[in-house]
Amino acid sequence: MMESGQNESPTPRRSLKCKVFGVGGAGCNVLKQMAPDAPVDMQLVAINTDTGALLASGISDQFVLGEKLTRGLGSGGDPEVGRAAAITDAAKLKAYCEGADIVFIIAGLGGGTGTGASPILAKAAKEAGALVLSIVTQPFQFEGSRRSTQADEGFAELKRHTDTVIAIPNQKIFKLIDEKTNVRNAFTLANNLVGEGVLAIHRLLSETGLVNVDFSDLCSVTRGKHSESALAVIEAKGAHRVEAVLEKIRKHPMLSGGVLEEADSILVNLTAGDDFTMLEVSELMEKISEVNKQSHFIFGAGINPTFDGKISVTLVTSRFGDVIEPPVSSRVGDSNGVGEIKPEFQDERSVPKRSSRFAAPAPDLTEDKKRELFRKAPRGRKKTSGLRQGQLPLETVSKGRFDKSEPTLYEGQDLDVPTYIRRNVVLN
Ligand SMILES: Nc1nc2c(ncn2[C@@H]2O[C@H](COP(=O)(O)OP(=O)(O)OP(=O)(O)O)[C@@H](O)[C@H]2O)c(=O)[nH]1
Ligand SMILES: [Mg+2]
Repeated sequence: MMESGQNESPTPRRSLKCKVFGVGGAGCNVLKQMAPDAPVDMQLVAINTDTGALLASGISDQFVLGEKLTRGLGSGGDPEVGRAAAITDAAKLKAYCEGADIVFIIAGLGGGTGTGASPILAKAAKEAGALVLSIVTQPFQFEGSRRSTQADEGFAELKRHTDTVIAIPNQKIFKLIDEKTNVRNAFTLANNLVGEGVLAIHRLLSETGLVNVDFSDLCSVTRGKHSESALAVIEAKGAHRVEAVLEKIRKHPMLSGGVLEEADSILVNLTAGDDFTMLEVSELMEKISEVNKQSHFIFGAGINPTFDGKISVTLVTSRFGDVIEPPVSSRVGDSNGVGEIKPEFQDERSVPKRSSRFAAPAPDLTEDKKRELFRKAPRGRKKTSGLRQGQLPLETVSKGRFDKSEPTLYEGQDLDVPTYIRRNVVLN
């Protein structure tokens, strides 16, 4: 005779208040795709500056971000507009996040709304006391350098305000499928992966499993860590499904380049049907943990009858970032409700155009740096008459609205600083 409950759907352990925000076009597309599989206690909220895209998502809980600023027409691909739109609705965002244990933020980085609004939402969610997990896609290479730069800047900003950011490079999606697959199908696959990641984390925390993981376990490796994470969902079936899963983990494009080996924490959720044996669970746990002996592992394993015949493994690997708490003065819940909104966006009629060029300002030089620049030319340069070259009287040119923007960092160098300064070259 079967033990009671063996054939029933997994029972929820405790009601975890989980809110999932889809931000911008990609974020709302993911919500639309995952909605049929979302558990009833998971609240899905679609937000966008673009009314049309929002309506098309079909998500019942939705609102237009910064409607007075953008008139529901989108951000024009400008993250500053997305950010300003979110700031004008900061109080509403925070109210939506109240009472949530976990807030998931889903967006495609590179455009205006997802890139600009997500960090503001993350701040609001943190202030509301939630654990904030962001899952974002990064643009395809063919989308060009502007999108890629915007995505990088948005990623850095989001990381500052979120407990962990799970990055899914769209380009790597091609490695999971045939390169000839069209972009729409590649997006669908990426959306599936993001949606599956959210559902798997929720399953891990809420269903009664063979090996349970608590919300506090997840908090211990994510809260305040500002970590960068990778996500992989692996499935295998058949008689040799354990070996097949392990082989797929070894070759998985999202885990290539030392992602597993160098992770500070690794969350592993194993799900299978009623045929899942303890032997399979322990073999998988043992083999996966051998890959990285230093890492903090969180293992969960559960039975879900809809997975009969197959094993599904969800891996979230994280590397901790610097713990930078945002200054109190920049909190989105400030009494004026606009936090650090830039003056040009406070005029609702001006949806600004991106300036085509800007001159980098001369950097503020310390006394030591000035002395260094006045010293003789570096070795290898032609000898001059011995006269010292003074610093050219450079005029400080403002970057305008980019003045307070994050520096463009490449291999540890700030590309907004003129090359001659970065390389300590003396101008003759
Ligand atoms: N995975 C996935 N990525 C997408 C999808 N749509 C767009 N993207 C990616 O997400 C990036 C941002 O696109 P959107 O989400 O449409 O942009 P947005 O956030 O709405 O911003 P604006 O439209 O500029 O206001 C793109 O550069 C693509 O790389 C999608 O349906 N799925
Ligand atoms: Mg859009």
